[in-house]
This record gives sequence, C-alpha cells and structure tokens, in this order.
Amino acid sequence: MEMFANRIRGYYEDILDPLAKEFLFRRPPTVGELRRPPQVLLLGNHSSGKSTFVNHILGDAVQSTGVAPTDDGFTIITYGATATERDGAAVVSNPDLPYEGLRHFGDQLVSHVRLKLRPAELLQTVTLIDSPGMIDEAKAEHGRGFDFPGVVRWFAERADLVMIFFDPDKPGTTGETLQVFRESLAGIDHKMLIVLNKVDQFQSLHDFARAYGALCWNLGKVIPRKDLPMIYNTFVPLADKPKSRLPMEDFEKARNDLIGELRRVPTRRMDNQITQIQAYAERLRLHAMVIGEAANRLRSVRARWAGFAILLFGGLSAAAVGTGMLVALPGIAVAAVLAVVFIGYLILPRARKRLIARFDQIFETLHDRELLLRDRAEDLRMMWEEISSRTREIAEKRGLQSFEKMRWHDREQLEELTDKLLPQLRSELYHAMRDGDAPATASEPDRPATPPTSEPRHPVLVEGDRVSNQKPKRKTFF
Ligand SMILES: Nc1nc2c(ncn2[C@@H]2O[C@H](COP(=O)(O)OP(=O)(O)OP(=O)(O)O)[C@@H](O)[C@H]2O)c(=O)[nH]1
Ligand SMILES: [Mg+2]
Repeated sequence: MEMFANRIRGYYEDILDPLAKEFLFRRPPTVGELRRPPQVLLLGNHSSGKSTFVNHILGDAVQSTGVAPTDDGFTIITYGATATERDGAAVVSNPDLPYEGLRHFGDQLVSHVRLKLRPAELLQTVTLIDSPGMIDEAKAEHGRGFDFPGVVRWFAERADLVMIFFDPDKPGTTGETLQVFRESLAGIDHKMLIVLNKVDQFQSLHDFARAYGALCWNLGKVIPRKDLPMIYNTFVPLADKPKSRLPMEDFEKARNDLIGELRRVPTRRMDNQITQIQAYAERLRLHAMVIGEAANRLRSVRARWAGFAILLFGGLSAAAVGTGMLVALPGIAVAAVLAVVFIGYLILPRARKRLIARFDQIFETLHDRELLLRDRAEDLRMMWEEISSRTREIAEKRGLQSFEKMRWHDREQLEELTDKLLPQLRSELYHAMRDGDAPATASEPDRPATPPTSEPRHPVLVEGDRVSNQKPKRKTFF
C-alpha cells in the first residue's frame, strides 16, 4: 500500500502541482490529506444497530447502545495503544488530526463530536465514525442544533466506505434518512453499502420479504441508479434477544462479508485516491488548455493590432520623410500614442472579455475529436461544466494575458498520466488485491503479516503538512 501511496504522491508533486500553480487551479490534496487513515462512516436510523455493530467488530463495548435514540453526536473511533477519549473541542483544534474542517459547522456540532482511542486490531487499518441515528424530519429540525446533512456530507466525502443501516421497524422511511440520501450522499453511491440489520427479529419469511421490499422501494426513490445496490441482510448475535425461527446461516455469511469489506477499506482507499487523482488531472488539463489557448488568442489579437499600428504609422512617417513633410512627424507621433492608448485601453480589454465569454466555444474547438466519442463527450462536458465558472473567474481576476499557452510537453505528460500511468497503477492495485496482498497492508516488505499491537499501521494521528518531509503549505486558489 505504501508503494501505491508514494507513487500517487509523486504524481501530484512532480506533474500536477507545478501545473496547478502555473494556471492557478485548485490546489491538489495536501500530503496530510493523502495520508489520512482509511475511514468508514456508519449512518442509519436510530436504533438500527450501528453502535452494536461497532462493538461487535471491535470486540469491546466502545459505544453505548439502547432502544431509545442513544447517540446524538459523531464518535470517531481510532487506534490508540491505550483506551482514552477526547472531546470535540480538542479534536477540531488539533492540527495533527484531519478534523479541523468540522469547526465551520459551529460550536453546537463541536460539542457533539468525540474521539475514542482503542487498542483494537481492526482500528490499526481503519477509523470508524459512528453517527447519531436519523429520526423524523420534524423532530430533527427542532432537535439537532447543527447542519446534520452538511456534517454527514463532510464525513461522507472523506470516508472510503459509508455503511447505511436500516432495521425491520424503519426500512428507510424516516424523513431525515431520505433527506440525507438526497443532500449528503448524492454522487457518492460508489462508496455506499446498504445494510438491512437486525434480521433476527423476523419470525417469518413473509415479514422479511415485506421489510426488504419496503427498503428497496424507498431506496429506489433516492438512489438514482438503474440497478439496485447490494443489500447486506444481517444481524449481530445478542444473548438477550429472542432467537428467530428463520435459518440464520445466510445472514451470518452476510455479516462476514460485511466485515470482509471493512478489512478491504485500505485497498478501497487507494482505489478512491486513484479515482481522485485521475479526476483532478483531467479537470486540470481542461482548465489549463482553455485558459492557455484563450491567452494565446489574446496575444494574437495584440500582435495583429501592434503590426497594424507599426505598418500604418511607420508608413506615414516614411512617406512624410520621403516627401520632405517633416512638419507632419510630430502629428504622426501624437496619433501613434493615441492609437496605442486606444488599443491598450479599449480594444484589448474588449477582446479579453469576448474571449472569456467564449470559453465554451474554445473548449469545444480544442476537444472536437474527443467530443465525437459519445461516452467521452458526456464525461468531458460534465467536467467542463463543473470547472468552467471558476476557470472564467480566474481568467477575469488574474488577467488572461498573464497566462501562457500550455506547453506541449506538459500536455503530453498529463495525458500520459491519465491514459497510461494511472490505469496501470489501478491494474497493479487489483493484481495486488487478487494476490491477497492489499487488505491488511501486508505488502509493506518491512512489516510482518500480522500487525503488531503497539503501533498503528497508518499515521492515524499524523496529519497536515507537518509530516517532516513535506513542502510548505500551498496557497488555495479555488
Ligand atoms: N435483535 C437484535 N437487536 C439488535 C441488533 N443490533 C442492535 N440491536 C438492539 O437494538 C437496539 C439499538 O441498538 P444500537 O446499537 O444502540 O443502535 P444505534 O443505531 O446505535 O442507535 P442510535 O445510537 O440511537 O442511533 C439495542 O437495544 C440493541 O441491543 C441485532 O442485530 N438484532
Ligand atoms: Mg448508536
């Protein structure tokens, strides 16, 4: 895993960062962001069994559980050699932890965040985030005191896996769940795992089928996909609960599959990072090509007007000297100065404005071949739509003339990265996964196959550019 992470870091530093700086594109993720530990976010209705599941997989009663809404905050559970806890204020103000961004959600949220450090083996590769159970919209509006969908989105964007729990009582029907699907989870369905939990509560196949059907029906309304996502039907065996009359083997297998997914999260994370760098590189290429081409066209306009002025006034001066009308020379000089002012203050700013307004056309012209391929066209247009307003804003604020045309070599390098190096990296990752190399980060040659218990394998508490060999913090342009 370390090898994959280093290569991704190298691509950002050597290829993308210099170009992003030159064209004022948004900064790439910091080394700290890239080194953030793999994270799993657990969401779901209240009492759907999130905390019970966390306790089960960690083999320890880390979280409180209960039938009434139990958790009203977010608990980050990560590796620590000794069991300790920190409150939200300490978590969001610690620059070595990747949670400073939560501060923007206000004190109400901060007081609802906790960090728990536990010496569980699983936490050496994965950080878990348990969340408050979702409730009915009306109650939520009065009760939370912070932007719940916003915070969920914040965590979900940074998570490598989002597990969404439902239970037989509320298979996806609470208002808040639907709101979270629409507002917080849109666009990240590739990271979602759906769990229908507590299936040991079903006493007949009929009950199970009804709840499963209701869940599918509700999911269909909020997940804009043609196919239904995989649903893990499972339960946590609890001594104090009555046994179901249904055969439980398949549901137990689903629990093992779910735990297998958790163990694969470090590999998923690497896969997500490859997707992320690919998306970044493609957007950077569009941005730099369009802005560079427009700047080049502006320079041509300037050169044309300069050539025209030189020819005109040079010709007039030569004619005045040739015909002995030297008295006309001062007049020609004044006219030349006026012309320069006219071009500089009227013609060129207009041309600049026109060019910026025509960014869409420039994009279409530059990608005319690629846009003929249907799938590629949809992708390209979507990416351009996403970045175009910022690209325009930068061209306006910074001045189009301050950019150069994108160098051929840079363009080739970017294309090699997106078309060759990154697909190759992904295929190597899949091979490593298939060979059983990846999940427990056992590919690191200097690590034993079973993790030592004293040290986390990921720099859990190391974040930000403070990690010693880092470059200074980059300016954020977007
Ligand atoms: N029968 C059965 N009961 C379960 C299972 N998982 C959890 N429970 C029970 O369901 C209740 C709620 O469990 P929690 O783990 O607190 O649920 P939660 O999703 O964390 O709830 P909130 O924190 O309120 O959002 C508890 O009484 C658990 O004992 C399960 O798989 N089967
Ligand atoms: Mg809970």
